[in-house]
Amino acid sequence: MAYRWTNTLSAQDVTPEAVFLNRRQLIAGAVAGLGLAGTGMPARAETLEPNSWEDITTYNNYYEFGTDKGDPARNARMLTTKPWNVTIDGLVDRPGDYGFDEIMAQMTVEERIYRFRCVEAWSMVVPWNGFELADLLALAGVQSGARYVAFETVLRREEMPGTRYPVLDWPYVEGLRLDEALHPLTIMATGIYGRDIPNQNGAPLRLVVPWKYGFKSIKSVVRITLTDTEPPTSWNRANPREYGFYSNVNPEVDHPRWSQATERVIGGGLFSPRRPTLMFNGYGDEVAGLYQGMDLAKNF
Ligand SMILES: Nc1nc2c(c(=O)[nH]1)N[C@H]1C(S)=C(S)[C@@H](COP(=O)(O)O)O[C@H]1N2
Ligand SMILES: [Mo]
Repeated sequence: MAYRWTNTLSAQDVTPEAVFLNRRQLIAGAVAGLGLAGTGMPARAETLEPNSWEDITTYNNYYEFGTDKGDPARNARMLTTKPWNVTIDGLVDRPGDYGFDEIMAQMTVEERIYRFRCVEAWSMVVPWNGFELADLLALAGVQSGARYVAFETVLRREEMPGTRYPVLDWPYVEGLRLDEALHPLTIMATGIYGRDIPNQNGAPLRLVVPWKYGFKSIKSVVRITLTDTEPPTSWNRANPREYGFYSNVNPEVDHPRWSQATERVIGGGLFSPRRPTLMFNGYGDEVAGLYQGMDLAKNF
């Protein structure tokens, strides 16, 4: 049986979309859902049909480049992504600036086909390439006192026209509990469809946490800080009534201004029906245990 998630690519591999689609046809009928390497978790018998490159790279949220869905594709080309450093600091044994190439040389890049659900109640399926965040954190050596991970997006006002407006308190920041960050589903994505991740999707590396609303998946990360207290997050700071720290996809907890019970599938066409939102975006078997005993309506 072919498990799609076990397909590993080296950082240099380039798979044109046509080849990718071809390969997908070859393994049609195989279990293409998700299993977790080494964890003994079963693969789910489900085929996720990824959205097109076009959908994924032209319908974006990246407010540093403007608030319209088409703004990032137009404006993010001016973002300089080479050279790129990620500062890893706080409660780690080896704090410092880690170069992107130095990181990639030590990471195993895999293909992960994940559902992606925005808090705005639309969804896509994206074939990411990336590596587990846990592996990157291991490079820096997480200390025993660490309980949370804070992330920061690059802020270059001259390259990011949206940052002239106080839509959010720049730079964009996000955070995870340490166990969420170390979960094998949590990746740093560096590609889509086997190509380098486009600037509008968060080049050269962005977080992807598939069971949480899209805004947790912070783009173009330049800083990762291990802390012992819950870090601030941009959307929570902007509107704490509407956006919590956890932001797990949950059909039963509505946004104050709209229902989260259903979602619009991007690329489904004008008249495509909405579909039911899945608890934890369909990853409940893998992640529900992280929230055992928590009231998810209070910890939204
Ligand atoms: N730095 C930064 N990261 C961000 C955002 C943003 O505006 N700035 N938008 C978030 C939101 S709301 C979503 S839905 C996803 C969108 O990712 P995509 O454009 O790759 O689909 O990125 C998230 N990460
Ligand atoms: Mo979003």
